[in-house]
Amino acid sequence: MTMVGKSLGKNFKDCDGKVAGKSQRKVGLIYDETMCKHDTPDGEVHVECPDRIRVIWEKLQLAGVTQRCVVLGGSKAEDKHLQLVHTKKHVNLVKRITTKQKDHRRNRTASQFDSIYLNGGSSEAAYLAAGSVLKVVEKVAQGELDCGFAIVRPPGHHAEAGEAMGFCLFNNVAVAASYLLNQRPDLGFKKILIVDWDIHHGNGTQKMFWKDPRVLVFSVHRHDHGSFYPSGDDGDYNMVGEGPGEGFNINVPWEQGGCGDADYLVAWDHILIPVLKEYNPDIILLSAGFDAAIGDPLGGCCVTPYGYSVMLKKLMEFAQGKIVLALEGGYNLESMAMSSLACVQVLLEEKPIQCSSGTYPLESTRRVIQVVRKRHCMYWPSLADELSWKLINQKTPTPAGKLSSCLPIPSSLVVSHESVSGARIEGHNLTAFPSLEPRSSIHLFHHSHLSITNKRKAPGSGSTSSYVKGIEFEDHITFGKKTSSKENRELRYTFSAASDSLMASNENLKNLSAERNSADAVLHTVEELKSLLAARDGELEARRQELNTKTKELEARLILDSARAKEIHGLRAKIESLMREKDEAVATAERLDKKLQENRSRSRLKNEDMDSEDEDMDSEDLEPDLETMSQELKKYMHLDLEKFKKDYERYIWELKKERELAITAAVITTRYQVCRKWKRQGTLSSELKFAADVYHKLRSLVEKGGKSHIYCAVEVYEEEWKKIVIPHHKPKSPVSRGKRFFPNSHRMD
Ligand code: Q9C
Ligand code: ZN
Repeated sequence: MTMVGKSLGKNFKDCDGKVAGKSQRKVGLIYDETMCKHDTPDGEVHVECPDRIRVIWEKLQLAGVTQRCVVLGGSKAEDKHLQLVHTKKHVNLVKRITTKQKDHRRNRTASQFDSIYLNGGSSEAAYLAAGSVLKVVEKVAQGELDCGFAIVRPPGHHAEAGEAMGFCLFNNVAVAASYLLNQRPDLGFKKILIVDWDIHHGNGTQKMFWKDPRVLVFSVHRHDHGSFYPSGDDGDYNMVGEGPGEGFNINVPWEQGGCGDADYLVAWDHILIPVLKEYNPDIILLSAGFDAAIGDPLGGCCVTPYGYSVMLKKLMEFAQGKIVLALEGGYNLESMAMSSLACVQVLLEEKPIQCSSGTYPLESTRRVIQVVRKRHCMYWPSLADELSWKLINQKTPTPAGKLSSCLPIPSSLVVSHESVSGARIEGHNLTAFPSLEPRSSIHLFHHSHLSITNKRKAPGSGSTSSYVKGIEFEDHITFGKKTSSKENRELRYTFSAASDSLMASNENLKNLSAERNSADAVLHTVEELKSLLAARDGELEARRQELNTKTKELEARLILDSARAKEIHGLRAKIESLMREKDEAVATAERLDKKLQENRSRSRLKNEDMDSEDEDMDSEDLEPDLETMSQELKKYMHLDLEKFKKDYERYIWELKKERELAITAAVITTRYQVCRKWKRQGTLSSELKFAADVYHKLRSLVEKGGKSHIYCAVEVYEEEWKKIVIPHHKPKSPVSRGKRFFPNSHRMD
């Protein structure tokens, strides 16, 4: 991590002697005193106080950076732009909190929300905060500015579409992002990255772009397994976005407080930066809360101005440096101001990057990084590689007294181990460089708990400077439940408020150029070794990739094979079942055939023996039986054996025809018998003669085996029979004309 600072430092060498005001980069700054009017209604102290932005602005002015920037006045947002991410109802609610409204009314509105206060200035401040961020973003997008910083309040990232919360009224950054995408397609910004390094999860921003792949939202925050504000699962690493936005929401949820530069830089190097290389955003919006900063009363973390500047510098390598910072949280005035200054200096590309505090990442950080990479590697392939934790967990070797002097010193921040006696401003005593001592080596110390003693006077009460001193005495951070005073001492960080003394120490260091050179040589060797290692890593990587592809190919083939085997197995089973069905069908057909034969012979026997004339044919018995049987047969035929179906249909047709023929024969027989009865009664000799003729002819035809001739013979017979019989014996009920061989058509009384 120090390496990063070093290599980046090289880029800055040329800038060192640059004359003020000659910076090529156009950096926009927005600050508007009106935003200080948003305050607690009855003067209660609150961490989100007006001094927050005042202190930043004063720090920038004092450091002389505002002159090198393009300073813009605030602008109020338009309702239609706010409504790109907020509900109409919410916009109107904030609009109506005017000075005309009564205090108790505003208080009632505020109490509807979580962690919100309102006064007469709140509405205007909220409109200014959102409008100002939008203004800088628009100017950067148009190319008028290269980058910028909107020093605004109230903050925005907790505000949801229809909800103010966590000190936020409008989601300033989300409004600007949505404005670019939806109102200014002419500017051609299609991919926006939102980085949220505020210590709290940016729940509002996450929700607003949850399904939107045009906005990649990256938030690194304390989660503490869901117990840190805003508590719940929203900030979990599993929240990756949905629908087209899946994979475009990345949460890095710290499990505990105490995170510092090392932790954040690991998140940068092993999550954010690799993803960024793939995503390649058109512009970067930074929800720049400084409540992860060292000494912050809410955050309980210890990011230094150096850490912030490295994180920012790394982001500036993308989107052609088009980046806009919007202030979110940050509640230690001094720390926040220092960090802001460091960031503006990076934007101006004027400031040499300072050295790392040489700390290890927390043990839990390794887990967090791994779990996030694993969750997201399906969307961002570069996260799929194994990490070399040996390298990550190694504290950069920093031989005291040697390397320390070669590294640029932090111009404004001094980290001291001996703060027990109170604030010491000893910028020149840097040879020992106490911050290079292990902060909290994972090998030595486990951070089970972090607590902030907060006995100081609340910010906003009293003067800024007394507050700043207060930090040094009492706003210290302790690790673990039982921290010895020695550990306490080691872990206590103090700030120097005096940049003069730091300038002096800068001089001091410059005099130690000899040591610097030798350390440079050491660093050079390290760099060489590093590149060698990187080359080896690359080789190994390539081989692993190759193996990976082969494994995947094999796996795919295996899957295909097993699918085919399954398919074949299924087909075989189907064939078997079809065969079985076929066999059953054949068996049934045979059974039916046999039954039919029986029926036929039975009916024939009956007919021949029939003497009584009123007796009907057996056809009624035969009929339902045949019907059910053919139904049964049809049931089998239903199977998709087309061939069988046809065969059996033909078979049924033949059966029916045969049945009809049998009936015809029976009709003729019956008529003959009826005529014989009539004859006995002394009538109808001619009919009898005709019937007898036909009957005998029929019998001889059947005996000769010419069943098929019966059909036409019957037709002729029918006509003749009508001629003879019908004039004499009219049937009582009309015979159906449509059916020539209607089974009952022979019925005559
Ligand atoms: N028990 C920002 O940093 N804390 N907001 C409330 C309630 C609210 C922080 C604690 C912290 C909000 C922008
Ligand atoms: Zn915050």
